[in-house]
Amino acid sequence: KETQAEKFLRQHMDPDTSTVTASYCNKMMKHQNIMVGDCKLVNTFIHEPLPDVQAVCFQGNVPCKNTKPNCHKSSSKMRITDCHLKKEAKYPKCEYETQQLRKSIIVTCEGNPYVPVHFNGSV
Ligand code: UM3
Repeated sequence: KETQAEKFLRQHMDPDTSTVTASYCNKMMKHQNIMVGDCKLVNTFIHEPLPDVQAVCFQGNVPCKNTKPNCHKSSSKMRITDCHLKKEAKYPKCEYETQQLRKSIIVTCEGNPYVPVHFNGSV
């Protein structure tokens, strides 16, 4: 069974891509099996080395959106791509807007080892 940490890797890590094309999100959201029975509204991919993303769990502690205490904000900006579902999109035709950004990421971390398990947002 896939762990929460493995799910984070599948849904949010893409270290080897540096420039994305307009069709990036449409391809990635399918290839990474991110939609199961519904179109996910928003999903962010991170284009930085895994150790740099795992290190965020030991950077600034911030409140999570869901009020849990275990969220962390990256001390430096990271290369990310936000995928936003287009308004007219209806499952299984999940069409996405692709947006490349450089922002600090906020992740929820859990477990031992203490690793990212959810993407909480970017600022
Ligand atoms: N989400 C992103 N990027 C954002 C905001 C939200 O990927 O900027 C995702 C993370 C959550 C989901 O999925 O939306 C609900 O908040 P996850 O828990 O599987 O990471």
